[in-house]
Amino acid sequence: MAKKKLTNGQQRRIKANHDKKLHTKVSASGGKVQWEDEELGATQQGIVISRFGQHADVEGADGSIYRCNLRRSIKTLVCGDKVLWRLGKETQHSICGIIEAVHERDTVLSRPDVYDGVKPIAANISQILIVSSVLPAFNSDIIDRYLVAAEQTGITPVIVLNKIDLLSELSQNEQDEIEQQLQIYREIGYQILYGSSQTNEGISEIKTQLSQHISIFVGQSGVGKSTLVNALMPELGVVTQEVSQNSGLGQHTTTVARLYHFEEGGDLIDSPGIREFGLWHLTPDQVFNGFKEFEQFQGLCKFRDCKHKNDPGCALTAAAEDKIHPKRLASFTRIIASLGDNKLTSRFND
Ligand SMILES: Nc1nc2c(ncn2[C@@H]2O[C@H](COP(=O)(O)OP(=O)(O)O)[C@@H](O)[C@H]2O)c(=O)[nH]1
Ligand SMILES: [Mg+2]
Ligand SMILES: [Zn+2]
Repeated sequence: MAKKKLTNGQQRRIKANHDKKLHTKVSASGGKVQWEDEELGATQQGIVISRFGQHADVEGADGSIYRCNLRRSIKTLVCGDKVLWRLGKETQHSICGIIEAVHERDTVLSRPDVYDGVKPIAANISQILIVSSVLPAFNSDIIDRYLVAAEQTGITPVIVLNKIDLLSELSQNEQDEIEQQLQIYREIGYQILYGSSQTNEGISEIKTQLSQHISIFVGQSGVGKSTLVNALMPELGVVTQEVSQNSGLGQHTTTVARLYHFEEGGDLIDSPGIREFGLWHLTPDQVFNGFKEFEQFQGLCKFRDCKHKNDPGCALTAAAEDKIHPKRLASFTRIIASLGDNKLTSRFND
């Protein structure tokens, strides 16, 4: 991926920091980590693997991971951020270096936060794999919700129909229905992939799709995300176990995002919070913008407060004869109707 140029502001800050003689930061143990400028190596590129509290694990150009402090000038830093950092000549209180500046983000995934409005949780994700499955039953309303959330971030969504080994257990009718629904998405312009961790069908296509990207996997519980990720990245199994064993320790262990490399190229950013991001709060406008084939009809309804249901002069209802699939319009109105219903978002608001 092409490296972005630093902004003038970032360059100025780095210069200013170079000119300072003493760098002071508080380490995890509470002890002071102090570096003279000459105790720090040259500035180098890195990527944030994980961010927690006042520290971040940064992967250097050599592929090793270094725990670093953050310059006070750094406002936010999340998993996936590309940074400039300097390695200390000695490790102090298990801190290896310091992050000087953050490159501009291509994309950012933010979640609603009671205190800050929105809170960034991961950066530079280039692809969202929305995983659906044959069992639990294929549910296009849920896919639409994830599509809305994805469209809002500007990150390209790809739809995966998982567990295709189970298709043979469905009636021909049920199989046709799934395929028709997938065809609707294809016609809107979404890419569709098929997979089975059971038979390995489609796995090499998924691997190809993942290389060259920083991806996230999202989708309702039980569709086979963990199994798929473990099939693609056997070493991750250990990590997810560690996280769940620690989950009694506090909320942050379950929400901290981490970046992993796929063996055959590409990266995954994962955390339970990210997997459910499609269920975070949405506004009616975001829902409208998230049905991307509706865009050409924006502002064309007769009434400004059109609910796009039985309203006279509704451009969407009129288009539902040809340019918009009636199933998508029905799904849209169901999502709009569900917005007041706090069930799906309550766990992120308490
Ligand atoms: N038949 C079949 N079952 C699968 C497949 N992938 C996962 N499963 C099963 O589906 C269940 C849920 O999988 P899991 O990966 O935990 O789903 P997650 O909640 O999305 O992470 C488990 O019992 C898996 O063994 C598949 O490709 N085919
Ligand atoms: Mg899982
Ligand atoms: Zn309307």
